[in-house]
Amino acid sequence: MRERTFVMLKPDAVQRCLMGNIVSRLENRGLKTVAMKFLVLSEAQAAEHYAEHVGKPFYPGLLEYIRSGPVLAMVWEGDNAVNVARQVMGDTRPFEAGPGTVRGDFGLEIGRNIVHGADKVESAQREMAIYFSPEELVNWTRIDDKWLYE
Ligand code: DAT
Ligand code: MG
Repeated sequence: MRERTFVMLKPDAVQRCLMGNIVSRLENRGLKTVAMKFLVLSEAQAAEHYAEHVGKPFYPGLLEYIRSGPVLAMVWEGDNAVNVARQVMGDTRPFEAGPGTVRGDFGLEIGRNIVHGADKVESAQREMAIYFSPEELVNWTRIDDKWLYE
């Protein structure tokens, strides 16, 4: 199923100069870029992004972390894009994430886990709408599409 997912490179990914590496992993896997925006989240955007975690003990730290510097907000498209992007990212807890995943290769702590990815199609749609207007989602064809798909 062709899907779109929302991925964000968190402030630690930006500060540690991992943006290119992580974007390459998503491109290499076969996903197609639909939108990218480099920004510092407003309080309102951060609260909307993490609405499902309001009231949890780690929520204040999560908001502080996500607003601590610029992030790269992105939309990616491809077959099973939501799950594929989460596989590329690895488990939420970097110390449990497998080698070869972003979190497994670059992280140790859950509170500095480098990357966010939507967990289902509905979350992806809700999250991309926080950062992008419909006109900012770009339709185009990757030249290798016919080699990635039967
Ligand atoms: P994911 O980012 O893998 O979708 P999530 O949606 O459960 O994970 O949580 C969102 C973020 O909140 C996660 O990337 C890191 C932080 N977080 C989750 N559970 C936590 C915990 N028990 N302690 C500290 N931070 C936590
Ligand atoms: Mg999540």
